[in-house]
Amino acid sequence: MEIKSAVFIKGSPTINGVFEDGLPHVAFIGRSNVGKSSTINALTKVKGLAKTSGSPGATKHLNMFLVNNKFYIVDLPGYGFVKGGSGRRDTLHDLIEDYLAYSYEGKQTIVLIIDAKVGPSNDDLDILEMLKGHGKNFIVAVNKIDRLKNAELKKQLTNIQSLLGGTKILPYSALKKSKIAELLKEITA
Ligand SMILES: Nc1nc2c(ncn2[C@@H]2O[C@H](COP(=O)(O)OP(=O)(O)OP(=O)(O)O)[C@@H](O)[C@H]2O)c(=O)[nH]1
Ligand SMILES: [Mg+2]
Repeated sequence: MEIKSAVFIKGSPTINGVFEDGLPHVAFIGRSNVGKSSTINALTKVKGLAKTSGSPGATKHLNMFLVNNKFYIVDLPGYGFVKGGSGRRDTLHDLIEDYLAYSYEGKQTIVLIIDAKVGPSNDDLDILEMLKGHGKNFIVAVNKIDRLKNAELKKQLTNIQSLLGGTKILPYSALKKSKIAELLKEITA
């Protein structure tokens, strides 16, 4: 599928504002700064569509984008980062957990993004268990492969794969736009 249009629809601080009209959802989840918003911009080829930042905590709401008038991309805040104390973090966690716990009437695909260099954090592994527990349709993508040299990357991908067991991983780079077409194919399959 080629992305021909991608527009921002709405942002919401709570799950109550989620837009549900039966069109499929593809939601991005992962640590703060792992590149969720950058991935959305790379996939849609719309620079600045989703707000990105060099410092964690760029995405504060659940943001929805309508793609090709066919499905929604959902950008969520990250986890694993405390800004201004625990209150902020708890609020973010609520939004992520609420999104994972709610059962959407349409098709829902969750893309869990892991940092190639850092590997899966305990939070990532917890989220993975939640995805399985809720019976979600999910994909695990490994971003920032450009940060590792070939041999190191190979080793790290093997390491990540063993930590995740049988779950398939999709390595890519939002920055260098490598393997973005493969990722798009998976999320729209
Ligand atoms: N080297 C490298 N940097 C990347 C890549 N993707 C994203 N980044 C950088 O990582 C930083 C965070 O990117 P964001 O897209 O804002 O991350 P996020 O996961 O949306 O972060 P929050 O909204 O805070 O949860 C930015 O400085 C990006 O330029 C990548 O593939 N390679
Ligand atoms: Mg973001």
